[in-house]
Amino acid sequence: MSRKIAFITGSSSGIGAATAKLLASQQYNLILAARRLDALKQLSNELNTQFGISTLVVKLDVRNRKEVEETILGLPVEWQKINVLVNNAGLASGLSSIDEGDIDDWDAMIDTNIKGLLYVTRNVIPLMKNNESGHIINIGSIAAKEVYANGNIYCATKHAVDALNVAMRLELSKFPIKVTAIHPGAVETEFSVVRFHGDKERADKVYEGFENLVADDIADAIWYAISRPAHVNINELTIMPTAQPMASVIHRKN
Ligand code: NDP
Ligand code: 8X3
Repeated sequence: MSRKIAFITGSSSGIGAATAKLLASQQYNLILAARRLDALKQLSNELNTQFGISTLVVKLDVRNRKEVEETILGLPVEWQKINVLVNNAGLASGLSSIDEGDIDDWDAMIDTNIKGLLYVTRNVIPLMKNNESGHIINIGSIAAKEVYANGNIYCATKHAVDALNVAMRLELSKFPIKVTAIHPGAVETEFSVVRFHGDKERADKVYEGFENLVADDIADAIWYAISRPAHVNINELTIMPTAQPMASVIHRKN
């Protein structure tokens, strides 16, 4: 029997890369997409060697509608039977009140987290419909469920992902295509370095004094959702560090 295929956006680091590793260990072939080609190639080599799977590395900016369309419509025929789409590419950019916000930051978040997710999904759904099966995993956030101080636009984009997750499930369950949202709290990845525009010192402070989640915790939850029997759909999972009961509350030791 041929291997299943997963398409993971934003697989050059963090949650996407951890999910790629876990799915490779489960013998999935992988379409690895992100903007940083070198990081993708390195991951691809590692996974091919360690797990003997096949990978297709795709340099893709999900904000670029034409690039997304051409990439997905141009997939080699043996890569078109996508069983799992992980809509993971995303970012927070900045942390300011709306009146002080940088509009370029807003555009980056809206264009990536909402429009990019939609461009990819719009082009993958027809392939899944052709196969009469599939599973879309949308990476939301606790910011999809709560709003925290200065998180405004990021929270709004993730609330949109939450709404789109429900919309997709309503529209797709009859085909039958499964749809799941995974909503993590604080996970230590490149996320905060990106949010603070490369300020590593400020980013490190986000994770000081408590045990944050790691990317493998989220990959594990994604695998749980994917590996349920055909008749079971996990609608959503919210996963928090034990020390973070709500988005804006973190119990720190010092
Ligand atoms: P990382 O910054 O480590 O990873 C983000 C990934 O998204 C990278 O692979 C990056 O690749 C990719 N990406 C960003 N912009 C684009 C783009 N325009 N086109 C294609 N790929 C892009 O952060 P995380 O792993 O933490 O983030 C993954 C997802 O998880 C995001 O949607 C984030 O919002 C969400 N999340 C993260 C949480 C956390 O605390 N870390 C908590 C809740 C949700 P490249 O730069 O190479 O393009
Ligand atoms: C990332 C987690 O709490 O910074 O989505 O919004 S948080």
